This record gives sequence, structure tokens and C-alpha cells, in this order.
Amino acid sequence: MNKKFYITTPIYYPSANFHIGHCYTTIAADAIARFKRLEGFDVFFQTGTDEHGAKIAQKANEAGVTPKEYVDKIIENAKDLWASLDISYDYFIRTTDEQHIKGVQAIFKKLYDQGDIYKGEYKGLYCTPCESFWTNSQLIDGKCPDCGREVKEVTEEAYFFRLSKYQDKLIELYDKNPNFILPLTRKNELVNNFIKPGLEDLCVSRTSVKWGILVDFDPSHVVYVWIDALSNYITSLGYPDEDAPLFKKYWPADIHLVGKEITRFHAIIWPALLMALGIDTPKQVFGHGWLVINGGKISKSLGNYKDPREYIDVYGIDAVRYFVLREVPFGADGTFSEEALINRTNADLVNNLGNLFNRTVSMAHKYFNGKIENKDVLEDYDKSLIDSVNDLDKILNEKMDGLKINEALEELFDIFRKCNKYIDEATPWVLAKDEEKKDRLETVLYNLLESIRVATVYLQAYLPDTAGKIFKVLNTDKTSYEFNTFNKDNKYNLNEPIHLFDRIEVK
Ligand code: ME8
Repeated sequence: MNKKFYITTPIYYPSANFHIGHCYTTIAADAIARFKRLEGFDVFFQTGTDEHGAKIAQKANEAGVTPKEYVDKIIENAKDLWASLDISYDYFIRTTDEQHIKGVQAIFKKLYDQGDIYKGEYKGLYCTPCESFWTNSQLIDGKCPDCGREVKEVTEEAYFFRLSKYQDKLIELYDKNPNFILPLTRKNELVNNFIKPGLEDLCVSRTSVKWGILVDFDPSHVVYVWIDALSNYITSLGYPDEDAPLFKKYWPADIHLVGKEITRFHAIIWPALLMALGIDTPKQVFGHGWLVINGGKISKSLGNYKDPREYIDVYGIDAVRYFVLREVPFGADGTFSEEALINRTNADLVNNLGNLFNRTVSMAHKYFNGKIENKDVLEDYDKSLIDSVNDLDKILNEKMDGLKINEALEELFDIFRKCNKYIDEATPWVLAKDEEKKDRLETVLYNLLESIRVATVYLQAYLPDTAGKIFKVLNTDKTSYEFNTFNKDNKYNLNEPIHLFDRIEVK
């Protein structure tokens, strides 16, 4: 039986204003999910929308509609964005789904019945845009440490989750599973800033917020939006029914991929809740960095970004996907600019891959009418290219297991670079002048086509659109993982060459 792999993105706040930063988590999760599928894993890739909370209610109010009407309409924007980026999610959860609402209510009741949730009074500081409670010591200059905006003092009757009870168990979880929080810098931040100062019990209900999941045994309360949101990862699988087929098959999650600012919710509150529920904790929480513009946050109010679909329209899906996956070491912050996107596209996609593919296929047509077989007339230096191609599997597996996505792509594109170098060494246009070198010429073209084919098997994980185009021209059905090594006995009958990418002129 295939091994399972459950990967999630955060569930997004429904928005009319998505930017390239929002696409970051999802494009990365998509590449990981596709890579695992390629390898034969039974993958469940989940994304969705986080639709409750004061912020949404406020926006709906401004638009003169009910919160549900507001989210129903705006949700399509997220689905459309993911479709335009070729995101291959298996399940899209909405926190307004009936199954999710019932699941969250059952979770809350179970924790209350067993004493992990109790009633008390909340006095504290709340940041409405971030839906986060803060203590005085956590504020920076008296403002929300995440977004820098004003916090409000609130006092109200509230339910609390005994988070403090799980302090030692969380430390044990991190110690026993060194890869639970990655990259390591995030783990150190969490332990030093949150765990070591001592965890306080967490306020998990609000009476002043109306748009949310009602506590069914005390309906003047709604469930704190982060408890609601985090639960999505199991309600989608059928929890609280622990015998639900999806839950049995896919839980625990293999990776929760999140942005760095929400790592603490996923690596502290979420595993503590799961421990309280008596179910397994996820295997890994990976907190990636931010894409920034001019060193600062991408922000609607600064007006410093375009809708990602505008970049897709101009440069193509795969230019955007490639940039996001390749430009920044996965985990660190990185700068987004249209100029950097153009430079990356021209250097790697146009000059390296595009050029290689076009000239290889063109030569195959020019010299052999597109029909190429291996004539096995080898030179010493051929071996080095073929060995590199056959090493890809091991290298890419290592890189992807460590979520070094940018390095994996670098290795893959190094094969295309080596193929270009091989053309320069073999000089097919010189061989073509000599009838006696005809078999050597055909061998050279075979080696190139076969190397491109194997690399493209992997390229499917990152640039599915481009990989599809390459396979179509190669006219091959050897596209799956089982054909991931250099085979001497394929036969090519190529379709016409195409330009994979157009050079982008800088205005
Ligand atoms: O946080 N660079 O939703 P969200 C990189 N609903 N990633 C960025 C980014 C940037 N400039 N801006 C946003 C939420 N993101 C909650 C999650 S999960 C139970 C609830 C990433 O719509 C961000 O880090 O604000 C997060 O991973 C994702 O976009 C969704 O952010």
C-alpha cells in the first residue's frame, strides 16, 4: 500500500486583495504535494478559508451585507487565485462548513467536560486585526507586536483553555522530535519568547464577538477564532469521529506549512489542544519567511503590490511559480520585485531551459526529421552528463525532505545548464557536416533529449504547465516517476519545437 502524506496550508482570511506573499505558502505546499504524489505517496493537500471573527463582521457591515453573504461572495476570489496558479489541492475547507462548525462545537464540549476548558473572566489586551490577545510584556511600544497597531483593553466573562498544563508536555514534544518546528531559528524564538517565560491559560471564547461558532451549551459565547481555525485540520477529516476514514488514513498531518508569524499558534496552541483531545500531534510545523517589498511588508495601505493574477497574465504561471520557489532560501525572508522576477525568468527559464529545449528539438528536426534513436557512439564526457541525470533522484529527495525547495530547483536547473554545456562540447553543427559522424550526432541528440525527459519528470512538481508542454513536444508517455533514470533504449518521434518562454524586455 502507498504511504500517506497530509500537507496543509493555513486557511486564508477571505480577501479581495490577495498579494504575492499570500501565494507563497500555497505555491510551496503545491510543489511539495506534487513531489510526493510523483513519488507515489497517497497525498491529501488541504487549503481553505478562515471566515469568522470581528474583522470579517466589520467588513460585511461596511458592505451592507450579512457576514455569510460577504464570505460566500468573496470566497470565489481565493478559489480563482489558486486555479490561476495551478494549485492542486485535494480539499478546500471553509470554517462556515456545517461539518466544521459541528466539529468545533464537539471539541469545545469535550474539553469543557473533561476540565481542560473552564469559565473565568478575561481582562486583557486584544488586537482586532490580528485576532490575538496579548499580555503587557508582549506589546512593543504599547502596540500589537505582530502588526504594530493599537490594542484594546477588554473585560468579559470567558472560557479558558488550560494551556499552562501542557507546558512540560510541549517541551517534551520538541525535545523528542527535533524536526517538530523548523527552521530551528523559529523553534528557538518560540521557546525563548513564549515557553520559557511560562505559558498562561488561553482565553478561548468571546461574548463581544457575534460572528463565529457558538459554544452550543452556552450560546452567548463564540469560540475564539484561532481555536475555530486550527481545528480545520481535523474537522475536514471527519473528527470528532475518530473512525472516519479520512481521519484514520491521514491524521496526523505530516506538514503544517505556515508563515513565520503564525508558527506559534501551530506549534504551541495546536499541539496542546491535540494532547488535551488525546490524539496525535502533527509531525512537523514549518514556518517559512516573508516576501517583502523594498525591505518592508507587502501592504494594501502602502499600495505597493499588484494582484498576483496581473503578473501571471504578463509573465505566465510558471514564471511566477518559479520565482517564488527559486528566489528565496525556503525559511528565510526574501525580496519580491518585478525586476527580480524578470531577471530570474530571463536567466533561468528563457536562457537556460527554454533555449536548451528549443535548440535541441530544432536540431533533431533539422538533422533527423525529429526521429531520434540512441546509436551509442559515446565520448568520455557523455558519462558525466548521464551520471548527473541519474543522481537527480537522490539529490532531489534529500533536498525536498529538508524542504530546501529552492536548492532542489537549483539542482534541477543545473542539469539543463550541463546539457547546454554538453552541446557546446559536442558541437552538433560541426558533426552534421561530416556524414561519418552521423551516428555520433544522433547519439548526442539522444543524450540531450533523454536528459531533458528525466529532468522534466521532476519538473512536473514545480512547473506543471511547462513540464506538460515539454512532454508534448517529446511525444513521450514516459513521464512518471518509474521512468526517472536515463534509459538507453527510448525512441523519439518529436513534435514541432516550441518557445517555452518569451524573453521579457525590461521597459
Ligand atoms: O494567518 N510573505 O491567514 P492570512 C509570505 N487565517 N507569506 C505571507 C505574506 C508575505 N508577505 N503575507 C501573508 C492567517 N503570508 C490565518 C491562518 S490557520 C489555522 C489560520 C502568508 O490570510 C501567511 O504567513 O493572513 C500565512 O501563512 C498565509 O499567507 C495566510 O495568511
